[in-house]
Amino acid sequence: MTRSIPFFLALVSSAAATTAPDGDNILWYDQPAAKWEQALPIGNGHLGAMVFGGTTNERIQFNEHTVWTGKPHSYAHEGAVKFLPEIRKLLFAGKQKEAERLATKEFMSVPIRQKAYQPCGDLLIESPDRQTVNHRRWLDLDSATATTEWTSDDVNFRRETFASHPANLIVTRITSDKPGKTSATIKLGCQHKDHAIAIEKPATLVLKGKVQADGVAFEARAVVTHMGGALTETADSVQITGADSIEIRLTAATNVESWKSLAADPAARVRETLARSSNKDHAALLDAHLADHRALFHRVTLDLGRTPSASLTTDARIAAFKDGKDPALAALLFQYGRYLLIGCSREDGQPANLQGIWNDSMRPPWDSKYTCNINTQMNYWPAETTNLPECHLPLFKALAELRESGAITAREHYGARGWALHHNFDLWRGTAPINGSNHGIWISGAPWLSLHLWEHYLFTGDREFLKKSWPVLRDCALFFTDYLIEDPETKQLISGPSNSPEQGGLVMGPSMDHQILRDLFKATSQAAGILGTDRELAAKLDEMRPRIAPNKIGKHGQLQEWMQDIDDPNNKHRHVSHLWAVFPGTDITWRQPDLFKAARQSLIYRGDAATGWSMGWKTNLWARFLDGDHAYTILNNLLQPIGTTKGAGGLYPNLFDAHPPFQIDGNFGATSGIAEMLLQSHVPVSEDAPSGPFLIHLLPALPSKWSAGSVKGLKARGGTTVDIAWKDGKLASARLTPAQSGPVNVRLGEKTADFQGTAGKTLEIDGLLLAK
Ligand code: FUC
Repeated sequence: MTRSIPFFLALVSSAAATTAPDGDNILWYDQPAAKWEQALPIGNGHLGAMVFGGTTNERIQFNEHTVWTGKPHSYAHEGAVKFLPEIRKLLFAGKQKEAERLATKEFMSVPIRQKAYQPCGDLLIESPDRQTVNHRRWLDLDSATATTEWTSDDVNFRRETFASHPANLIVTRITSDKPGKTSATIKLGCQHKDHAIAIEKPATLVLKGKVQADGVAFEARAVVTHMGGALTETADSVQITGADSIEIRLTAATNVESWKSLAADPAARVRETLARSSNKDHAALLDAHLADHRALFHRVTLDLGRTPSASLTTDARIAAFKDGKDPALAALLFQYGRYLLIGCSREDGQPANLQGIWNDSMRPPWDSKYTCNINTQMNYWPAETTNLPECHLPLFKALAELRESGAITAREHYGARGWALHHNFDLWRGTAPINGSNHGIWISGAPWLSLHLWEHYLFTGDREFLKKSWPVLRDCALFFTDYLIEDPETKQLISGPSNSPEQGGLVMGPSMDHQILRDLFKATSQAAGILGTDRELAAKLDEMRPRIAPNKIGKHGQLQEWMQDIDDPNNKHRHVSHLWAVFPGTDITWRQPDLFKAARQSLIYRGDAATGWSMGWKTNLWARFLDGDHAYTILNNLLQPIGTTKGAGGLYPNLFDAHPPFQIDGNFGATSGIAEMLLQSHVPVSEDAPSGPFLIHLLPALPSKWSAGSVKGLKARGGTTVDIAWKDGKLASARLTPAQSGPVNVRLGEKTADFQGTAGKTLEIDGLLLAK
C-alpha cells in the first residue's frame, strides 16, 4: 500500500468539488461513461479495453487482436483472369455497366465479403451499492492509465487500470484511504453465444469461447488478489470483502497461430502469460508498463499554450473548442493520436484496424477490418513524423503476409507476377476485390501500402530494414509491370479496371492509381540502387514511369480525377483520391506550381465539411498547400461534438473520431495533420536525388491562431529530430539533430539555408538567421 499516501493527499486537495486531475495530457469527466464512446481506451497492441469508470458497477470491455469471424481462407476467384480482357474491352468501349455486370459475376472475391473483428469479453466489478460522491474519472496519456475516484461513506476509493505491453496484461487495482473498506464482486461476461465461464482456484475467472465452431477459439483469465479482508469464490464470481486493496490481472489469447493456422492453444497461452508475471508485484508491473509506454510517448511534446478552458471536463472542452479559447485541446488531440497508436499497434500484434483494437460490437461498422483505399494508410500517417516508427511494424508484418496471399490474387485475377491487394483485407489476408465491382475492383492497395515501407526507410535510414522489405516492394512493382496497359487512344500506360475510390464506378485510368504508381516505381528503382540489386527491374521501372498517364488540368481549373475531363465542381464526395499526389504522395509539390494550383482548386471545390477521416485528410492537404489557416478551419470542424453538422464527422466525448460512427482513422489523420502544419520534409533538395537529402521545412503551415508555441521531437525524412519554438507567428528557434553527418537543408517560408550537420549533434538555429 505504499501508493496510498500520495493518493489520499491528492483526494483531500480536490475533495471540495470535482476538479481537473493534474497534467496536460489528461481526458477527464465527472460522470461514469453511459455509452461506449464515453469510455476510455487503453491498449497494448494485443489487448485493448474500454474503461467505463463506474463506481458501484464498473465495466471494462476488452478485446484481443485476433478474435475475428472466419478462418484461414483464400478469397481469390479461380480463373477470373479469363474475363479480364473482356472487362477492359467493355470499359474502353464506354460500356461501364456491362463491364461492372460481368465483373460482378466473374471477377469478385469468393465469398464476396470479408470477415469481421469481434469483441472478446467484459471484466465486471461490482462494489456494494452505497451512495457515492466526488466521482471523477480520467485517462492520463502520459502514464497510459485510466483512473476512477469516488467517495462513499467517507471512504475515498480509487481504481486504476492499465494495459501493460511487456506483461501482456490488463491490470486493475482498487485502493482506498481507509484499511479494510474495499469490497468487490468480480465477474467476466461475453457476448458470444458459444462461451462458458468458470472459476478456478485460487481466485481465477476463466472465460472460454468460440466465435464459430470451426473458427477462432479464445480464452481470457482474470486472476484476483487482495490485501487484507476475505475472499469467496462462487460459481461465476470472486468476491472480496473488507480488503485494503484488490488487484485483478487479465489476459486473453486465441488459437490463431497465424493468418494461415488455427493451431495455437489459447489456454496454454494465457497460462504462460500469467505465469511470466506471477513473481512480479503490482509496483513492478506498473514500473515496467510506465517505462515501456513513456519510452515511446515522451519522444514528442507539443505546447500550443494553456488557457483556463483546459481545466474543463473533456466533453465540455470539445463543445467549446469553436470559441477558439482552448488551443491546448488541439495539442491533446495530437497526443491522443500518438497514445492510440501506441495502444493498438505494437510489435507482433495485428495492425490497427478501422477501430484500432477497440470494438464492442458483434457487427461492427465495415467489419472493423482493414480498408486500404485510405483508412489503414491514414492510421499510420503519424507513425514516422511523430516519432513512433516501431508502431509501424505490425503493418509491415501484415504486408509480408499479403505478399503471399496477394500472389494468388495476382495470378488468378490478372495472370500477373508479384502480388495484388484491392480495397480491403482482413485477419485472413483476403486480397481479392470485395463487396461490389464498381468500387471493390481498385488495384492500388498494395502499392500505396508498400510505399509505407519506403517512407519508413526514408525516416530511419535503416538499410537492413529496406533489405528485409525488398521482396514486398519488388514484387509489388513487378505486378504493375505486367498489369499496366496501353491506352489505345493516348498510347499512355494506364491502370484498369479500377476506380477512383469510391465514386464514378469501374473505369480505366483513374488519376490516383497513376500518381501512386509513379511514386512506387520511383521508390522501387531507388531502393534497388541502394541495395545494389535487381538492376533489370529498376531499368524497366525507369523506362515505364514516364509513360504512365500524367496528371491533367481540366476545364474548371481542377486536377482531373479521371482520364476524361468529367469532374463536377459541385461534387462534395468524402474521398479526395486524385489529391493523393499532394498528400500523402509526392507526385505534386509546390515545385510544380500549375499542378499544385489545380490540385488546390479541386480541394476548394470539394469543400470543408466532411466525414471524420475525410477531414483528417483535408487537414494534411491544406498543410501541404502551405495554408495553415485553412488547415486550422478543417481541424476546427473536426474538433466539434459529433452531431453538430449533419452528415459530417466530429468527436465523441472520449475524443474518438466519428465518421460517424466511430472510426479511428480520423484521430490519426488529425495527429498527422498537426505534424504536417509544423514540419514537412517530403521535398528532396534536388529532384535528381528523390531519396534525399530532403528540405526540412519549418512551420510550413502555422495557423494564425497558434501565435506562440513549441514542438519537440518531430522527425524529418533523413532521420533528423526537430524541435521548433515560435513566437508572434514566427520562428523563434529550432534545434535539429541529424541522424547522419552531412548537409542539413532548412527551409523557412520561401528561404532555404544549408548547414553542415554532424550525426547526433544538435544544430541550434535562431529565427533571425533563417529570415535573412
Ligand atoms: C471506405 C470509405 C467509407 C468508410 C469505409 C470504412 O469505404 O469510403 O467512408 O470509411 O471505408
